[in-house]
Amino acid sequence: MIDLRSDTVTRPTLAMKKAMFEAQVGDDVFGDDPSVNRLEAVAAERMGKEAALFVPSGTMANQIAIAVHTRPGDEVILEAGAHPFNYEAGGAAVISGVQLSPVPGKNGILEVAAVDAAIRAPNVHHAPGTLLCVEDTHNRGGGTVHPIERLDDLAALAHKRGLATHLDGARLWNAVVASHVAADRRARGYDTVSFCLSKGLGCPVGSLLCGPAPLIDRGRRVRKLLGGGMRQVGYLAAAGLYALDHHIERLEEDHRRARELSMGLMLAQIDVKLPQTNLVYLDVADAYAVRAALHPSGILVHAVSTTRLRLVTHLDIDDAAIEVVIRAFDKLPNSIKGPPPPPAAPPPPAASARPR
Ligand code: TLP
Repeated sequence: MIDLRSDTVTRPTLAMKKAMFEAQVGDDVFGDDPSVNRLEAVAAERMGKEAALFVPSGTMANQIAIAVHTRPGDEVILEAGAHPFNYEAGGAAVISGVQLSPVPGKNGILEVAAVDAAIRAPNVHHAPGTLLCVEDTHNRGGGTVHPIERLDDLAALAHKRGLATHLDGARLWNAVVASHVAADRRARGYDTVSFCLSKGLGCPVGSLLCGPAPLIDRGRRVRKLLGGGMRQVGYLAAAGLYALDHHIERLEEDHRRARELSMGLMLAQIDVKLPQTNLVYLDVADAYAVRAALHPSGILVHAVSTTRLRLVTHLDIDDAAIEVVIRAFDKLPNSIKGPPPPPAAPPPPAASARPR
C-alpha cells in the first residue's frame, strides 16, 4: 500500500520500537512516569515555554487550550479553514461553551487587519473575543508556513486587543524545517503552543500542549475531565523523545518528495500548486472517482471534497512510491483527473422577481 491519506498513518520504525520497549514507566496520573516527565520537560524547553502537558491527540491539545483561555460565552477568532472549526466535532461549543468566529485568510494565512476587524468592541450584545488561534503549518491552506513577521504581528495585535493566543502547531516542525526559524522563535508571541508527535514525526500517538505553568496545571485538570489522563504512558512518551531526536531534520525529505510529486502531477496535466511542506492538494473533476481508480493499485488518497484531493508525504513514503503515484495519475482518464467543472451559473430570478 502507498498510503498518502495523511502523515498520521506511519508505523513506528524498529529503532523507535526499541526506545519504546526500553522505556522507564510509572503511573502518569500520579505524576510518576519518568519518561512522560522527561518528554514534557524537553517539549517545554524546545518551545521556549515554562511547562508542557502530554495528551493523546492534537484535537485534545487544542480543546484544552481553548478551555484554559476562555469562559463559556466567549468568542474565539480563528482562520475559516482552521482545524477546531472544521475537524474537532464541535468540541469548542461542547467542552468550553464558546462560539467560534471564522475569518477567511489567504491559503490559511490570516491578515492582521481582518483579525483586527473581527474583534468586536466591548458591548453588552457581544460575545467577548478572548482568544486568537493560529495554525502553522496550515492544513487546509495547503501546508502553508506563516512568515515569521505575520506570526508575530497576529500575536501582538491579539494581545494589544486583550486576547490570549494559541498556536496550533500540529505540524509546527514542518514549518520549522521549511522556514529555518526555530520552534521557540515561531511560538514566541503565543501564550500556548501545541504540536503533534503522531504526524510527520512518525509516532503512533501523542501531542504536547506547552505554555505557562499555571495554565498547564489547569490544562492537566481539563485533560483528566476529558478522560485523557493515562497511566504507564511512558511507552508512548519514549517514542516522542526518540522522534524529537531523530525525525525532525528528515522532514525536509518529505517536503522534497511533496515537491517532486506535485511537479510530476503537473506533467500529468493535474491542477496542483507547488507545496511549501508535505501536504499536496489537487483540484480534479471527480475526486471520488480518482480515489476509487487509484485504489486497485494500492494507492490511498484523501478526498477532501468532491473536487479536491489531499496527498501527504511522510516517513513511510519513499522515492519509488512517488514515481509509482505519478505514473498511476498519468494513466487516469482526463474526464476524472482534469480540472474541476466551473461553478454552476446562478438560477434565473423567480418570475415574480423579474422586472416587468
Ligand atoms: N488533522 C488530521 C485530520 O483531522 C484532518 C489530518 O489528517 O491532517 N491541528 C491540525 C492542523 C491538524 O491537521 C490536526 C489533524 C489536528 C490539529 C488534530 O490532531 P489529531 O488528529 O491528533 O487529533
